[in-house]
Amino acid sequence: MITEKILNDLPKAVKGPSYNRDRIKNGILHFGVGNFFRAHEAFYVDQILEHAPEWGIIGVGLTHSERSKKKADEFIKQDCLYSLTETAPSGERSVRVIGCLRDYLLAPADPEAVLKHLADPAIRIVSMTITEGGYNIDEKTGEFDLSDADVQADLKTPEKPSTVFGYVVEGLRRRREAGLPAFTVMSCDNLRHNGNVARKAFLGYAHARDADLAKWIEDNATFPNSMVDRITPTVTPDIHDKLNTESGLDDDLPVMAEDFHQWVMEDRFANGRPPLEKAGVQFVEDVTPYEQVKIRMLNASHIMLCFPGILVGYEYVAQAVGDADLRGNVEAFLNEDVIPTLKAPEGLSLEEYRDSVLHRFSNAAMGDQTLRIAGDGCSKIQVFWTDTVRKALEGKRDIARIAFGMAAYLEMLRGVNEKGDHYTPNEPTFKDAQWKLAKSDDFTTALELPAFDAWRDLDTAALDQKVVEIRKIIREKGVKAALPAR
Ligand code: CS2
Repeated sequence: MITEKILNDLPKAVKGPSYNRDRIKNGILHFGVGNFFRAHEAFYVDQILEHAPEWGIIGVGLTHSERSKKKADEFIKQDCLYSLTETAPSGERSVRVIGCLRDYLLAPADPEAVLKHLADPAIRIVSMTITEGGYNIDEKTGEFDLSDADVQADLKTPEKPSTVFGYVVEGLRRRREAGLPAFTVMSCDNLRHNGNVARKAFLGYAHARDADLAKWIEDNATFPNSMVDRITPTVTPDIHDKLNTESGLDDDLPVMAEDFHQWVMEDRFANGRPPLEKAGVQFVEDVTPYEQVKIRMLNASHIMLCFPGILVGYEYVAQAVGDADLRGNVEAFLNEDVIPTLKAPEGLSLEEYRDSVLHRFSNAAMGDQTLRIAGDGCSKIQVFWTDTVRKALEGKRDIARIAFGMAAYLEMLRGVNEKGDHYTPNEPTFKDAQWKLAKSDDFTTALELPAFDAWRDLDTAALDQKVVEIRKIIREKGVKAALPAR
């Protein structure tokens, strides 16, 4: 176990916090303390606490599973400390202990404790990593989905919320009532315009709850957009043991990431912000070109690589990108479909960005998993591919690679690779109805999945037909035989 006590006695190669933890105060409350948050936002904040000790973080978990209870216990036992191993494509590693988390609360166990923090004037930023699909936006209407059962439950008993929307809005209501300033709602999810999406979601909920309150939130809170980037693999039991063996620590919560990291943010904070520029965060007027490049190039090609990679039988992203056929297809996708329809931020070469992304994917030492990338594919397709698909359909461009990607996704959902090995695809938003569509023997039925909702208003007849043809080829001859001609 890592605890406060061992901070003065860390193994030589392990870096500890550069500040005295006793001086740190609460400033940020974060929902969704997953690996990405721990390797990204927490990593950045950890570096500025020396200069600005008022920005410590309270972590909040929203789910009530055995796993989340175990995680909460581990955080508490470890005084909220954990190690982060940064791994370069060369295999070089460095380890640091992150100390910026001040407490970890499991919301369902004590909702009031979370609400008290949200109403505490010390908390000036509420951040979140609740996944691409976590904002409860209906892709067909583009609006916050008020029919969601959990949202309905929160609207009935708003003082005992269970959703992130319920918590944040009730927290803001209490602040308004107490005459306190609002806080900044800072989404760190990998979405196009993540701040605008968060704004839509939280105001959507607030409007349904109380129009005056919604107006106050609109006038007083801010929702900056940001682009977040750092590849952070799932920590499997094997990786867990390996990280501890290499670091010499006995950490119950080790996390690992690539050495690359980037955070570009709009400087729109309602109630102050940490000096994150000291840790390398770029503050810009408009984050759109940065997020477009990241999502449409990195994330989009990640899934374009891993859906077929899983079918071939590759467990790791580095194996998939090391396969010349799959890599060639991703390069063609970027060169032909994405780059010509994408605007680069000033001073950035899209060709260089493409090469750096593929280099990052080839980080074998990190062991990033293809199944992690494919997980929640239904939400990711909507976020990562939509602009490219719409541009292709509207501009009557070639749809071969997009159709291949869609077909590979649908075949991947069947849970069996070409070697006959079974695996479990992870689609957290699917209910029985979606699994029924996905598993149908009819090749067209699965095209009704919400993954493809965001371009359904366009003429998709040719695209859909192509997907069906490619699925047949994948089934009969394997995924490589179905790759688009180059
Ligand atoms: C990945 C991301 O899950 C995915 O689809 O592309 O998790 C990726 O690793 C991060 O966005 C990198 O910043």
